[in-house]
Amino acid sequence: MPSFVNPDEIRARFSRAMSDMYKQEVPLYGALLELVGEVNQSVMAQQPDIARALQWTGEIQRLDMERHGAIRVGTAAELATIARLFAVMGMEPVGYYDLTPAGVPVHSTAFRAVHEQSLQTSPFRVFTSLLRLELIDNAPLRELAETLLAQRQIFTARALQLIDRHEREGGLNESDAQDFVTQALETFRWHRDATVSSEQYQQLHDQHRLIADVVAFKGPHINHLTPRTLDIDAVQAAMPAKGITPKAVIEGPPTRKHPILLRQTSFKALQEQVAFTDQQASHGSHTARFGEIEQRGAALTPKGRALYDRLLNTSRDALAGFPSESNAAEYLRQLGDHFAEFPDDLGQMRQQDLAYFRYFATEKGLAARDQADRPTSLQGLIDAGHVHFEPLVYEDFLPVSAAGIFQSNLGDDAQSHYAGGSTQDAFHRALGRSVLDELALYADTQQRSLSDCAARLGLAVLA
Ligand code: OOG
Ligand code: NI
Repeated sequence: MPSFVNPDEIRARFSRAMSDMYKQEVPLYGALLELVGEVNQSVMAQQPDIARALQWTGEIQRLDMERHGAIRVGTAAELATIARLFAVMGMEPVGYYDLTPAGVPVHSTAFRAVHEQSLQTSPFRVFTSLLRLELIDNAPLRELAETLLAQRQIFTARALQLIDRHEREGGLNESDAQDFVTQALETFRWHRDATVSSEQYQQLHDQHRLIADVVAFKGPHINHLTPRTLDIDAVQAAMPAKGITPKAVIEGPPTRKHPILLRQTSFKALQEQVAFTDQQASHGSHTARFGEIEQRGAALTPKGRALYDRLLNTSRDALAGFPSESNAAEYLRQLGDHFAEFPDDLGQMRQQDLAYFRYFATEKGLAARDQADRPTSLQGLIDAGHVHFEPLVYEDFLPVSAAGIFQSNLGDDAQSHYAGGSTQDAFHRALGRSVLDELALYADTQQRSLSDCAARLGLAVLA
């Protein structure tokens, strides 16, 4: 048997290498990492409940390395190959996000590990969007974009070889794995040299800034890398003092004692110098890359998610326009009012089947294994202190939030309207496979923890 490097280990190495590269490319990212580290330390020091919960779930060990990135690819072939590249690192496409209702001509998935043990080794994820060129109604421009995309190769020859080898042989040995990390990183690197003239860039840009970003460069540069904070309000408030200007409103649910899903905020994209093909030096500029932070909370069941969606929609409907600088305070008020309906108590969230949980046999429960009169129902065991539970952390993204993040770094004025119905099938065809259903993954993890807990307590089932 050849000895292969575990894909989880390759992912952990790749995530570190990506972070080091991005720190060099975008120094503000390094500043943000420091700030997030400080805030996380102080939260854990001052709120022992939070530190204890993170200890139960093991998240305390993954917190410092936790981050997600985002890329945008231009063709079906690029997407399909990216999926094969991520598979080498044990990352699968999870979830489907249609961003066209929000005026962004892409649809997306998130590549990530799917099993809780793999997530524990490295929770690194990449939000990956495919440009929908078919939505460009200007035919000559669409053809220009297609020609440019057909000419580029975003993977190194060696990366492609190693992907093939992984598929053929079932894994990569140590030296190939090292090589793979270096080679795969090239696809995500920033290129200062554009592949278009300044006039072509302007045409693409005038159609949609996003189209220029995808089409005018040699590859799908990573456009942000996002660390996870335990207190996004604290980081948002501390950003200006570090010379970082955050977007006006935090996306997602309002502040809660027990966070749910995902809250996110970003700082504006940087203006970067680029060289167009008709220019000697880097006289042009392009804004694409930005910084973002996120706070993750409980993964919600379909029932919890429906409640979240309803409360978010009514909060947004109560505003005159999109949440922005000018109505930020009013938006916060609306969110606060509406979300009062969502119980902020873990016991309630569990009993009402609003979130997914992980269950643990306690010392007390283990000690009582052989007692005939101990409770055997899940609720009974919880009440007796034999079973402890913690929410399962949300590992995915939110379409309305993602649209807000896109818009803030594409300029708030970039509201376009696209016709076009459901396109998940088209996305699957481009990807070369189906995306996984994130809710099924959470349900599986919850079920595994229930079975494990039952076995430890010597019970046949736990329900
Ligand atoms: C992706 C924006 C979405 C998130 O965290 O929701 C995203 C992009 O701008 O390419 O990263
Ligand atoms: Ni993001």
